[in-house]
Amino acid sequence: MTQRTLVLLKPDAVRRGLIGEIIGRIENKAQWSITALEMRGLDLGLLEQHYGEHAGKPFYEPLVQFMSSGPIVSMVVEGDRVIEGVRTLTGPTDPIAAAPGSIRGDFGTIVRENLVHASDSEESAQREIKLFFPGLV
Ligand code: IDP
Ligand code: MG
Repeated sequence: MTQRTLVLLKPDAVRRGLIGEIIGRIENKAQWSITALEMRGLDLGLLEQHYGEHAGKPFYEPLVQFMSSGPIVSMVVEGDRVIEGVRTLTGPTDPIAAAPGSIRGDFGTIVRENLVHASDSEESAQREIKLFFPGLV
């Protein structure tokens, strides 16, 4: 089941010099490939669309502030069961609850600054890829 997913390396990951480490973990997985990649800043308009499902929650405003606090890396990863697979590599939202060996488990302590975003379903992946890579066919 070939899929595509959107992965973001959040500003904390970029500031801490973990781009190579995190991309390496994705590249190490057999059969998956990175088919689009960009380093950029995010404006509030894009973040409102990306995180629209969380609008109004207590963590929403600080999340958007954090996500616009520095450059991020956005990428599309393609492969068999990649949506579930990248979420497994990433670990759960709270890095303290994330298992060692996962990206959040190995590098994070703060729920907001949890290093990576990864699409959570086929629908989210399609919507998010269109948002971040509108020119991609
Ligand atoms: P996910 O990134 O694991 O899918 P979501 O529930 O979709 O988690 O939340 C989006 C992002 O919002 C999280 O990755 C994290 O950065 C932030 N976040 C979620 N819940 C909290 C919270 O309770 N406190 C602070 N930040 C949160
Ligand atoms: Mg989510």
